[in-house]
Amino acid sequence: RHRSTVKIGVLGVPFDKGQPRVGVGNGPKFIREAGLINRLREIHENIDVKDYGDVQYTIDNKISDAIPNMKDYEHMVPCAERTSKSVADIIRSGRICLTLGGDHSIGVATVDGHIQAKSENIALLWIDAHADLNTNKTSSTGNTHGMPVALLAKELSDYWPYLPGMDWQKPVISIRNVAYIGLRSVDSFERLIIEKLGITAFGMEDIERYGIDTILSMALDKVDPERNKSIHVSYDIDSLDALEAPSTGTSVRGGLTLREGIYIMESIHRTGRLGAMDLVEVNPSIGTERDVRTTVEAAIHVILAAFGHSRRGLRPKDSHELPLQ
Ligand code: EXY
Ligand code: MN
Ligand code: MN
Ligand code: MN
Repeated sequence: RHRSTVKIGVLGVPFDKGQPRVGVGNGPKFIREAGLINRLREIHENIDVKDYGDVQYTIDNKISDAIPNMKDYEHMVPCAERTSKSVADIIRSGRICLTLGGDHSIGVATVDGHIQAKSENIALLWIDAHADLNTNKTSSTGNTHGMPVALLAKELSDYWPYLPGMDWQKPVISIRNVAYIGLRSVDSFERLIIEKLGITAFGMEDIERYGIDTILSMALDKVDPERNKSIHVSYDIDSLDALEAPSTGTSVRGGLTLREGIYIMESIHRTGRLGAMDLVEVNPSIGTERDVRTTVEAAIHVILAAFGHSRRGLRPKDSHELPLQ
């Protein structure tokens, strides 16, 4: 049997304006410098990786801080538009798009790009300590990295004011096609939305109770019951425990182990339907040098699992026999 070709397009989005801490914009640089591209190529011989570099944008002066309680909105809008276009182009060219953040506000754009390329038939797994489900009216911080899921959800479109410059973005995903895994820091209005809309949400206590393998089948049963959708995994590194990923802006203790975090992506890889993955919120300016290394390595392990790296090891390329002396 041979391994089928896995085609990957890597896109960096060094965006940090969705939250207040400097450094998260260097996530793509640090992840690449830790050898991501070659380590992807080493997974097996049928991996085809193309690096598309980083998204560039220029801010739109016409928009300046147009929306109350959405900080640096005039930065978010043009970056999101460029990111969505790039993601859509990469997926249309037949590659799985791997986006390196950057803060999680870019999730609006990556999911939008995925939907533009594949139409509505996508399932979204949001792996995060947080629900990222605030609108500008419910947010207590005004940080847009806490808002992407609310911007994407069809069911919440009436809760937003008109968003200038965002006309290209349709609130396209039905919240029925979204599942959270890893939640443990949810604001009270977010909790209310989750309950009112019946959003599939597995917090750490559910993972404790059922185990990560069962949680994944439960999540896919809800968001992809026919097992035929293109899967988008938006992976916030703060889903991992603060000990596993210390270099991130909003770390929360009591999170996923790296083993659980890797297992999620191994399982998604086995579906053969991963369409796009985001790896966001790695901030190399937080913590010691060792913390940064720990966090970047955790991110890389999770990514390698998504594209077929096996902890069992791989059989030799063309041989089923051990070499004789
Ligand atoms: N819920 C809080 C807020 O809206 O500000 C914290 C959001 C943190 C978002 C992180 C990246 O996932
Ligand atoms: Mn501003
Ligand atoms: Mn997040
Ligand atoms: Mn988070």
